[in-house]
Amino acid sequence: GQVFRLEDYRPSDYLIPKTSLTFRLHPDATVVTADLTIARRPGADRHSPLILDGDDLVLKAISIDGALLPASAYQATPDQLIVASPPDAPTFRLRLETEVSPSANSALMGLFRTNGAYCTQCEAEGFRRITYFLDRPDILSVYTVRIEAPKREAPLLLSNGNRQETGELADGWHFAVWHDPFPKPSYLFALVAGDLGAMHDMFTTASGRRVELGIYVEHGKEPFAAYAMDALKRSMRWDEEVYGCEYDLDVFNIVAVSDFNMGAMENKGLNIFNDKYVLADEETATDADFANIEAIIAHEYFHNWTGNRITCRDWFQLCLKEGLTVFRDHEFSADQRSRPVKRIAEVRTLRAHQFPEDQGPLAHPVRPRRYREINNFYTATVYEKGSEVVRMIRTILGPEGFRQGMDLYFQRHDGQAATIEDFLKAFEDASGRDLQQFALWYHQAGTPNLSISTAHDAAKREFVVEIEQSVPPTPSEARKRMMHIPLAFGLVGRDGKDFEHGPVEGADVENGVIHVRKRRHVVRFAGIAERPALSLNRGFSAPITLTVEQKPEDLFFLARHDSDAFSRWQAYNSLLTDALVAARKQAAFAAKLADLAGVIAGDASLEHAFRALALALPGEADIAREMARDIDPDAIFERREALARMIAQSNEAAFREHYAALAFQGRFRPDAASAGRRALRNTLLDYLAPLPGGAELASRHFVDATNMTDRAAALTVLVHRHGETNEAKAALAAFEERHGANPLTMDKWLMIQATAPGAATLDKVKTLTRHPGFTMSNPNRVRALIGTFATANQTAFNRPDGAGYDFFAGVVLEIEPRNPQLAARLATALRSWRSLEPVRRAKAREALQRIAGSDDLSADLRDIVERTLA
Ligand code: B3K
Ligand code: ZN
Repeated sequence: GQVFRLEDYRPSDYLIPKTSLTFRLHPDATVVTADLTIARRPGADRHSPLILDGDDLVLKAISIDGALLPASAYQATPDQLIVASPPDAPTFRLRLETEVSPSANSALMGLFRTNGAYCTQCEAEGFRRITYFLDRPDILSVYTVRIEAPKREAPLLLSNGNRQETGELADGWHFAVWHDPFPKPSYLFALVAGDLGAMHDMFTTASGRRVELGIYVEHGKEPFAAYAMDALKRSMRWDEEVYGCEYDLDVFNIVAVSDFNMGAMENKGLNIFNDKYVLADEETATDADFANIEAIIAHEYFHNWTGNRITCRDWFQLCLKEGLTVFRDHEFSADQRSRPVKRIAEVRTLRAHQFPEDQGPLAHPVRPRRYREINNFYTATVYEKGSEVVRMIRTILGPEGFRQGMDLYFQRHDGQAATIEDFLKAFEDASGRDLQQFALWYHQAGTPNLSISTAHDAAKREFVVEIEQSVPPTPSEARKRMMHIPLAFGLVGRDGKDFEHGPVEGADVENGVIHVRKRRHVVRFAGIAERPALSLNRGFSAPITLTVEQKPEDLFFLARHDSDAFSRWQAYNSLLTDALVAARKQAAFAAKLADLAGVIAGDASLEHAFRALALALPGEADIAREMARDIDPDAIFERREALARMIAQSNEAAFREHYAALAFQGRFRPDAASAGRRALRNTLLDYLAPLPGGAELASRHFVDATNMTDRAAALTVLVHRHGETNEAKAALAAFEERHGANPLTMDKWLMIQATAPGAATLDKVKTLTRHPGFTMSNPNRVRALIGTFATANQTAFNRPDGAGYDFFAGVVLEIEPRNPQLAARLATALRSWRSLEPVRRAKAREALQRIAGSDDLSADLRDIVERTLA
């Protein structure tokens, strides 16, 4: 396939200042008329041909300035339209008619059908599946869209911007015209038509503009949109208060659809969502679902400024909108909920998804330099590491400097398609700081490591910290330059307070941050009378790994006394990881860990959610990542179980007591405090489950549950720990009986079974693929059953006989012709195959080779498997 390179960027010879579209909707033959005002870019060669992108298109008619074009004047293939010598005028009108079949569109890119409605997805390159166009993000155009459809089938006709006109047509058809005054790239175009229910609300912006809000869902599901609506209004207010960003149209609409390749899409004024991230009530959704809805509603809304008003010059700049917008949604959730708890959850996600990506064959810089298929670059690196990079800019500049930089960025680039260089320049100019070396975070892949040792000289009252930086090699980047790493720290004294240190030598240190810039720093802190416990990377100030020579006593101390909550969690988590990875034999160490678990579980000064996060053992994949190679997932599973049982046994009485005390009878509330309480109680249930009476306890928890969070937690414990008992079987049946009609809720039922540890789960998953509620053609079903099996079931997926990989490869190949994007995304589950022990490694490679060797692979899947095998 073709390789696209950052350095090859050229502006196009033509521009499209105005785009007028008419859709005559039909399930199998929708006629799209595009009336494009085309201008030659000032300075472009006047003889250059006009070359428009297409994908799977059929051209029905073409005219320029009202005159039909003779066949000799153009060349149309499904993928391209070339007009050899367009008029030599400042602007001309190109009119195109194409015909597309929404019902045959199973790739869910372009115009497709979902639950009887019409819907679009254009990012990254879906617009070219609707009409021929300069389908690239630096072509900004003002859109007017006329939609025509039978009124009975599609009473609702939506597109971007404001509704300008509606009316009746012959034969029971009707139309609506939408106009979006903001020039936008084609990837932000959207259309929805169908028969949907609505929830309406109003929002008044800071400057008094009244905005009509609408959330459109399947009829009957309207009440399930209440939480999303509330989250939307809170997001709108937050962006005004924190960034001074107001909404800019008269309407803001959200549509929930059930067939969608990703979470949601930020189309201007018309966000389209996977219904999983809109619909919720306590009966059907967990606390995690509520938190995700809040975050994704906010994320898509925040794109209005970071993504839409200022968009990307090209797809290499994807992190310009995604990393920044993730950072914004993280901060929003931190403000709405608990900041430390949110931060811990973010870091866990980053480590679980981005670290393995950065440390494996698919590693790429936050701003990639090349791609074969852009859809494969909507990654944890671009999104999550991209967000961490923005967070580091704020750490370096401070909150005021950061806000000034953002203001300057908005002021300079509003209405433009910008680059990462533009973004960084705004912060440099606003703050007077040099971000040259810092910019490497965008250009170099790999997780940097800092190796750290300390010494205290009591006589000199000096504390010395030696820091050594390394950045590992990654595909196509063997040699790395040294990065600028802002390392937040504290020197914690015996009273738990941070030392006020004297002058520092060896590195720039300001506001509790060491600025690591070189390979080696020897940092000397003066005026330190006694040896402190060193608290490092507080708040996870940099997305790095640390190798610290540190006494376990210091970690035990920090786990109880560090003033930074994140670091307190980290200290305890490091101890747990140590115990699991090194399988420390010393009984004393394990006993101290268990003691500490008891202290944390009952420490009323800590939030419930924090305690739940601290008590959760590192996952099997986390442990595997620490071990780095020759991974035996069965051995990891056994160790983890043993530690969990030991902690539970030595705290049994206390855990039972806390568990009982956390029961709650009041009305359900989805807020962070209530969710935290449930989380802690459910964590304790998980600890108590393997002890005598565990199945009965979980069964009672299941039966008594008054919300999905508790019900799903109990079902998980039953199916994962007591799968063969009648209690587990009864609970599965009861769940199905109760929720069988709700596919989103049944996804949890599928997920819980797909993640049951042990080799036997593979057959269970195979059986579930024939369950009437399952279908390979819906991405949510596939991700729930197959995706979680492959990414969250270490023991069954990685069966030593290779049967898990083999089944998985078969499914990937089955999905591939229908939905290449979904297949490619699934296939990334095999990316860490090289760190497995030799037997599994060979089996995993066979599965990858089987995929790679099959005929007619899509660009999407070929790109993933070839890079994974390389
Ligand atoms: N921008 C979309 C993702 C599009 C993915 C295209 N393959 C959602 C988001 O990040 O907000
Ligand atoms: Zn986004």
